[in-house]
Amino acid sequence: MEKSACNMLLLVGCVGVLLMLLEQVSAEQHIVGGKQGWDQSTDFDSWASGRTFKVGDTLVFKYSPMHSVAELGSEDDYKKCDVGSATNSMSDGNSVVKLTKVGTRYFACGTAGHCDQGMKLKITTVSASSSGPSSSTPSSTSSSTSGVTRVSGSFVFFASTLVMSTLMHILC
Ligand SMILES: [Cu+2]
Repeated sequence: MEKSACNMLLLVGCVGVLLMLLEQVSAEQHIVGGKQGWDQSTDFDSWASGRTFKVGDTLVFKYSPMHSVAELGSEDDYKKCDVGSATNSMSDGNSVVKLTKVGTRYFACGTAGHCDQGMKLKITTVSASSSGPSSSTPSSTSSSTSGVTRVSGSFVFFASTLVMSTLMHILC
């Protein structure tokens, strides 16, 4: 194969990788409860119903030290506010939860009484390829976070380019 043809292939490949990346970069960071954050005053049901959670997205719980985040293992625990059997507990005030797979996840505040006051969240993660009604996040919340996504994105891009150019050297 001619050298120029190889370069052309590489270019096409890179564009392909770039398009894949764009899909990745569209991963969202959901600030739980929006501006109000993780608090008793927030209506989490309506907050969650207005958005689509996709694999690759992250949840960010922002809260004061009087709260915590407990991930519950079942719908039953969620209904009963059984935070004692939590599968994971966080209390750093800025807890990031990555949505790694399709399915339903349950969260509640670990502080006594708060879950019963409505401080609980149930979300269903869908596959990244399905597009939901609210694929756009308010720019105020996403701007601070997209940097992280971009860093990992450019790393993936770099790695893919490396793999591709190696492949081209073998083929050409
Ligand atoms: Cu609380």
